[in-house]
Amino acid sequence: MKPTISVGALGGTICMSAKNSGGGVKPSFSAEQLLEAVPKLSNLANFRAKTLFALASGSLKVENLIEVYHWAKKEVENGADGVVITQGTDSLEESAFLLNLLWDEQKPLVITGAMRNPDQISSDGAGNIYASVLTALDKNSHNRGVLVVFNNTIHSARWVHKSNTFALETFVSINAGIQGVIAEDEVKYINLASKRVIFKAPSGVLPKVSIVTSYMGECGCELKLLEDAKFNGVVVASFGAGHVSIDSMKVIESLKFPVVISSRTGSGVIAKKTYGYYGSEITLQESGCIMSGWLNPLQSRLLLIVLLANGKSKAEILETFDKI
Ligand code: DAS
Repeated sequence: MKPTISVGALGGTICMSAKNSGGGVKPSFSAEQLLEAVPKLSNLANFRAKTLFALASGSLKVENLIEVYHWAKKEVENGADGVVITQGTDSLEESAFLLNLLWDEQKPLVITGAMRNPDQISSDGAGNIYASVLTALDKNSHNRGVLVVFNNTIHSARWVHKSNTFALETFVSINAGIQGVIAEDEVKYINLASKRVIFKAPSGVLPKVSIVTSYMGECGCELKLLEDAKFNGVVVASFGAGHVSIDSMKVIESLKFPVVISSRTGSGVIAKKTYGYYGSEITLQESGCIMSGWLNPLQSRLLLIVLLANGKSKAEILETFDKI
């Protein structure tokens, strides 16, 4: 008997066309239509397809992805051997990281998309769906959490990052390297599964957490505004290895909500014990800030939302950022 793969479509370039509307591509194709565009798939598995959202990925919300988690989990409980999600690439790394914090199944959850829409020559959507299904069907994909399959390359949700506006090879695994590749219709892993910590899926109203980027001449005013607007936490995409200006430091010392210090550089681990000037990582920690370790600002924000939504204490939040 053929295995079963469930495919959930959320929108994105992979399903966008201008044929019906003109004036630029917009979400147009359903999950069923995306599968019909890859006839070869019917040899591999039986499919259950569902269009969950038809959005550009910049409009997806954390709440939407929690819905996706519950849908995917139900699919596995109802016998699916793996799940493939298609979505826009713009926020794909955030969806993947968030779902990876929640995905409590051994079976694979694979996310893919496309950089070229179906109206374009050499659009990559069909190939990416095919490679994702192969990955979802492969037993070696079990217990690897959420995987991103793109351009015949397999990434862990823990490290994946969109690095380019138009390139087919936009997804890279900063700091850690890729998990594997798809070659000659086969899934070939070259790295061990990434370490994971799994949390209960949040429900109800989610905590409001923003990201503020450090910049030359920053005054910390944005941080103050967030507190006035009743945000529940903030991630600072700080200078270098975890540094802010003297003015921002003064504001941070006065903030009552959790402040996570990540880096605006795009790669590398955050410092903990090198610099001691006012505004450095040592003084930020002394004022109660949480250092993000290897997590970039987008990942840090999602982790902080999940931890706050699960009612974790400051000590537990610090411990989690330390070990993840
Ligand atoms: N249209 C954008 C999005 O929905 C880009 C894409 O899918 O690649 O994220």
